[in-house]
Amino acid sequence: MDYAGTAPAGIPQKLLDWVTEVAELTQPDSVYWCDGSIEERDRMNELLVSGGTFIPLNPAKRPGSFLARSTPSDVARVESRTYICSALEEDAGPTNNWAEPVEMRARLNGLFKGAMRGRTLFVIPFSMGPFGGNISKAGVELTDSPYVVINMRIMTRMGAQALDAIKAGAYWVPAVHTVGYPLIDEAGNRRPDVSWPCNDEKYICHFPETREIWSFGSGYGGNALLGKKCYALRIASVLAHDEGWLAEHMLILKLTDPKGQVFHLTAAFPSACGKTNLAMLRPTIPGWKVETIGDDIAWMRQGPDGRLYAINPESGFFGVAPYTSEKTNPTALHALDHDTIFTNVALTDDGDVWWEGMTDTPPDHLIDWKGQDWTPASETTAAHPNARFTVRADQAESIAPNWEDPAGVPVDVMLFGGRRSTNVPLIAESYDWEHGVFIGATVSSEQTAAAEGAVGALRRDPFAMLPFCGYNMADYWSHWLKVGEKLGDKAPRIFQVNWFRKSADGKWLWPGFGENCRPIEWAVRRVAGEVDAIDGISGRLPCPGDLNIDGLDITNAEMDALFELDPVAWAREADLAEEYFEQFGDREPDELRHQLALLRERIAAA
Ligand code: GTP
Ligand code: SPV
Ligand code: MN
Repeated sequence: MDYAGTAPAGIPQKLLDWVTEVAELTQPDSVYWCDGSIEERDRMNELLVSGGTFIPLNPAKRPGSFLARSTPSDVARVESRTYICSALEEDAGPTNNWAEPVEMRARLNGLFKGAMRGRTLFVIPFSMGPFGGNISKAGVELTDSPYVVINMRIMTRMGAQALDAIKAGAYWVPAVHTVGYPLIDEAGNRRPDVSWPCNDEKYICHFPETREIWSFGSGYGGNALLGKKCYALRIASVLAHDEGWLAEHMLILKLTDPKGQVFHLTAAFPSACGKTNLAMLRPTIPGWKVETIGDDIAWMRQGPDGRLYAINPESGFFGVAPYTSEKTNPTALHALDHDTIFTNVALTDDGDVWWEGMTDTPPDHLIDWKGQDWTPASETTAAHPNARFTVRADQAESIAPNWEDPAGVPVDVMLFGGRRSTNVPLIAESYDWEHGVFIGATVSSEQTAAAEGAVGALRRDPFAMLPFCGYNMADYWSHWLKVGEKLGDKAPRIFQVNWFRKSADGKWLWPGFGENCRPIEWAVRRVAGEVDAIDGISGRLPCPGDLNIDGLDITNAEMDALFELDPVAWAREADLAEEYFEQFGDREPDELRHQLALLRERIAAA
C-alpha cells in the first residue's frame, strides 16, 4: 500500500519515511494527516459517537460535550508498565523501570506488527507550547485512536500550524501509540470494534538517547496522550538536562497584590494533590487576584535578564473530576459548561454528568462509569476516582491574558508540596536554593488514584517527578543544583507547603482551596522583603501574626498544630531521607548529604 500517498505537500523526507515505516509495521487500512480544523473535530466526534466510544451529552445542558467510559482495566497511568530504555541501566536510575533498548525494540516490533490492521493511522503534528519563542518544541504522534486525536486537539496545539513549523525545520520528537486491538487478524478475519479498545498487555516506553516514545495497549490519559507525560516530562526532562533548562510537573499562576504588583508562582505537587485547584485559586483575601497559566506542566528557561521564565507547554486541562464543585473549584466547574470531554464520570438521567463531591446530595439515579445503574444506596462510587475532564485552557475564566506568551513569565516563587497528614507544616521557606533542592528531593506524599497502587500509602515523590523523570533522579537533583548556580540571586525562592495536615482525630487542620492564598500571600511578602521569618527545623516559618488569618474560623491550637515541628518525628524524617538517598550511591550530589547534615544540626538544636 502507498502509505505516503495521503501526505500533504512539502513534508520533510525524514517525517515521511518514519510515517511510512511505522505504517508498514502496523499495517493500518489508511493514513490520515490531522489538520486540527473544526470540520476535522466534528468528523472525529461523529466517528467516536457511531463507534460507541462517545456518548453525546444533552446539548441544552452541556453543548459540544461527550462522555467516554474506559474499560475498568484502563483507568490511570500504569507506572509498572512505564519504561526508560536508556543504553545503561544506571542512567535510568533506581526509581525508574529500565529495559535494555535493543531487547525492548525487538519486543515492541513484535507487538506493533499488524497492531493497526483494520484501523486508520492518524498523524498528529503538535506543538508543546505556544508557537514562537525558544522554549516551545514540536512533536508528531502516530495513533490508531480517534479518542487520542480529539484529546490531543485540546491538550496541544495540534494540526496545520505545527506541521508548518516542522516543514520549516523545527525539531520534533517522534511518538507512536496503538491501543493494541487490531480489527483484522493475520489470516484476514475481521472482528467488530469495542467502545474502548485496549490490550491487557501494556508498554509505555521512552528511549532517552534517541528521544523516542512508543506506547502500546492503553487508551487512557498519560499513557496515550503522548505529548503530556511522555514528551513534556520524561523526554523533555532529558532534553532539559542536556540543554540547561527545566521540565517540571508544576502548575503556573500569576498573582496580583492589592498594590498591583505582579508575581508568578510555580508549584510541584504529586498527581491528584491539588495543582488544578491551586492554578484556579479564588483568593479569599480582599484585593488579591490569581490568574491561571498552567495546571500540570512547566517548561522553564533562563531569560535574557537572567531570571527564570516559565511556559505552559499544554493548551488544555486533563483534570481530576471528582470533588470539583462550586465550593472547591468553581472556575474549573464553569469551564466544563461546554465543549468538554468527560472520561469515567457518571451520566444523569437528563444526559448530563455527575461525580462524587459535585453536589452535596447525589441524584436519585445515575448510570455509573461502568455503564451500570447506580443509586445513592450503591456501595461503589458513581464516577471513577481518577475520572477526568479534557477542556481547552482558555475556557477557564481565570486564564491569564498572557498565558500564550512564547517568552513565558518570570518565576518569583516555587512551591513543593504533597499529601502529608503529619510533620510537614503549612508553609516553610527554604534557607537557600540548595535547601530548596533538598526539600524537593525529599517530598513524600500519600498516594492517590492517579496511578495504579495502594491509595493512601506514603511514598517518596521527589519534585512530584517520581513517575516522570526520564533519567537518573540523582542526576536530576545535580541538574537542579547547577541551574540554581547559574540563576544566582535571580533564582526564584523555594517554599514547602502542606494543605493536608490532619488532627489526631483525622480531620483536615487547614480549610485549603481558596484559603491557600494566605500562606501564598506570606511567601510573596517574603519575596518582597516585607516580613521577617523565624528559623525552624524544616525551614523559615512565619512570625506570629504575619500569616493573615483574618476572617478565618480557626483556633490558636489548630494554627499551632499546623506548624508543629516535633524533633523526634523529624529525626525519623532525616533517617528515612538518608535511607532513601542511599540507593543512589555515588550519584547522590554531595550537596544533598550536606543539607541532610544541616537538617540534623537544626533538629539537635531544637
Ligand atoms: P494531576 O492532574 O493528577 O497531576 O493532579 P493535580 O495536582 O492537578 O490534582 P487536582 O488539583 O485535580 O487534585 C484534586 C484533589 O486534591 C481533590 O481530591 C481535591 O479535593 C484535593 N485538593 C485540592 N486542593 C486541596 C486543598 O487545599 N485541601 C484539601 N484538603 N484537598 C485539596
Ligand atoms: C497525572 O497523573 O499526573 C496526570 C494525569 O496529570 S495523566 O495525564 O493521566 O498522567
Ligand atoms: Mn499531572
